[in-house]
Amino acid sequence: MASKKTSPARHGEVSNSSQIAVVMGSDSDMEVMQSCIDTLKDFGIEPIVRIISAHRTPEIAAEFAQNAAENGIKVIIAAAGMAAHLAGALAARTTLPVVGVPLIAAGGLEGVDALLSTVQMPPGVPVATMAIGKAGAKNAAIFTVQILALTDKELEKKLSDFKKSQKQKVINSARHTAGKKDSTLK
Ligand code: RP5
Repeated sequence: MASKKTSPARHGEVSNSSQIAVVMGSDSDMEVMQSCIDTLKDFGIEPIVRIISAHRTPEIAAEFAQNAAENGIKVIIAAAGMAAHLAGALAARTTLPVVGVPLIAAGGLEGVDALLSTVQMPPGVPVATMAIGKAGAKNAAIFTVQILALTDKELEKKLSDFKKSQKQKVINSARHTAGKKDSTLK
């Protein structure tokens, strides 16, 4: 899948009328989060993209979360590394679903630090936490599409097509690896 480079909009700027926000703690997170953005685009969703840090720009984080629903956002994807409090800090200030992506940061603990910081939310403030790194970034997009697809038939169809094509890819590569038609894979 070709990577379509995305430039984050400046804080407070409304880039479009998208229902999905992809927020990350640092521009150093963009390389991994690009796959989240690209996956959303594959489903026809142009997300709002922001660099906001729970620790370095806490006021902006609070303001963003407080105004997100009013700004038409339906789901927030929040990605961060190290002591990753971004998803939780946003979830504390909005009733919107927040999907967390724990990232591997240089000098960190291979993402386990971010995973625990993101997933271990206290009761009453959930964050739907994905896998560490690239897999989580992509799954955050798909999970978000699944939420929107509950009330969007077109998206539901795209998801169903995606599942079929994913299955076919695995079957094709299994056949290729086996070097012959595998009768167990239909
Ligand atoms: C987190 O700290 C960011 O999400 C990033 O993953 C990590 C390191 O940030 P930088 O020092 O690269 O800006 O807040």
